Amino acid sequence: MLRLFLLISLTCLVRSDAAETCPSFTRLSFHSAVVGTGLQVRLMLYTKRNQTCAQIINSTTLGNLNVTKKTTFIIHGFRPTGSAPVWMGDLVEALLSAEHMNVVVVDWNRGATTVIYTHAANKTKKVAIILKEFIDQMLAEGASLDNIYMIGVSLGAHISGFVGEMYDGQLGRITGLDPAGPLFNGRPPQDRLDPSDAQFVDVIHSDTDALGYKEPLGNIDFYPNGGLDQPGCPQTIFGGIKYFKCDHQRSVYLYLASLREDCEITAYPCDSYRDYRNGKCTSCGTPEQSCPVLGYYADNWKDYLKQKDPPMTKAFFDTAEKEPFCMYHYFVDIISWNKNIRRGSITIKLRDRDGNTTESKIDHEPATFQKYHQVSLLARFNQDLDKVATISLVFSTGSVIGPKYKLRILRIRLRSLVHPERPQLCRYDLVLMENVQTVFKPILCPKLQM
Ligand SMILES: [Ca+2]
Ligand SMILES: [Ca+2]
Repeated sequence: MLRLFLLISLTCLVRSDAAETCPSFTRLSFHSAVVGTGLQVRLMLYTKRNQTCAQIINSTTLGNLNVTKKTTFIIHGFRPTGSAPVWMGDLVEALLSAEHMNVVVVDWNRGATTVIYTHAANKTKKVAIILKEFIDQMLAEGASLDNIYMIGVSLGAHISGFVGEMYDGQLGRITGLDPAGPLFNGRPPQDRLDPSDAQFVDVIHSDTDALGYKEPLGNIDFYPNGGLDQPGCPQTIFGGIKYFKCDHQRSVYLYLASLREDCEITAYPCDSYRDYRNGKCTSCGTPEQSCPVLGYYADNWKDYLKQKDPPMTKAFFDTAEKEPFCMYHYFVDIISWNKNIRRGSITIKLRDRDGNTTESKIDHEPATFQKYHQVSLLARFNQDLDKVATISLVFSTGSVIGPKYKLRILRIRLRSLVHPERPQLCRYDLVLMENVQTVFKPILCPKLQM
């Protein structure tokens, strides 16, 4: 009995102790969202010394914050139900495991929680002013603006922009994760995030037809799956609450995936999603110039991207519907020799020596095959098979009735864009019968062939 009593007391002690020393993100009820909340900004610091237990800091107490290290601020957006962002803990953990840094969660849930979006949006400049006061104190303690990084989600992206503008763009970096569109669309640069707000600004746009911002806002703007809608997200209201936020939130999950070491999400600089799908974006993926990657490591391309005039690049790519999201891009170069022009699409399947297979239906606009001309088709696979043993091709003109056509191929070549250093695979003199699978073993292409 005494032991039981002791155990209960001990448990209570531990619990109350944890509650006192480990502050958590403000959690509010839907009732608060209905009545609205006044602005309150709490700064929660996580470092290697306190990875799971936050310290509340402010301009008079910097706690464990080491001013000689990088400091990453995470700024959330509109909270229409008062709940805490579900991804916050994962993002803090992933950042701390990527680099020895200070992570500051900017909790402005009191302020962001309201059912009226305009009320939350109207508080963004005030949040920025409060953050500036804090950063000024960090600078007074010896921190450098170069080492300040802000990750802003939705309204948080514009807050980051406002802070950056107050420092004349001298902040190290801002990452905007689906910056908010409503009330910000079409606004001048001083009223939204823009490339002059930091030394490097990278943006992921994942819901440009609803909650996100469509136009480019950074030095590089990533448009996953074209930016409008994301695979795996409900496309109708019957998908429940997910229908409203899944596309918007995907930007955060893509960024998170970049911090996990499963695979890199490669993006292709391009004028439009359509051109990307049609294989027209070939400026990278060569041994001389690698393609930019999305997320935490995007700043490795900073110097290259900032050389451009204006220093803004749009980049497109497709993703899988769930983690780790990456797809492996290849170019399939085909030189045909049919006397007449053929239009059609190709399905390509790779099999490796262990029998693993991966398939890509090249489902953009039908390609036009013209005698002795090379057509470059973009193929996207879910798996990256290194040791390809056989390739299967199916040619289709898409017509169900009428004559069956043949595609006469002089040379087909497969080259990886993610690993341009890998040997290219070739095959010569093939005839594809429409809708019939042709399987062959590729050979290594002769070197120095373009
Ligand atoms: Ca701005
Ligand atoms: Ca959408």
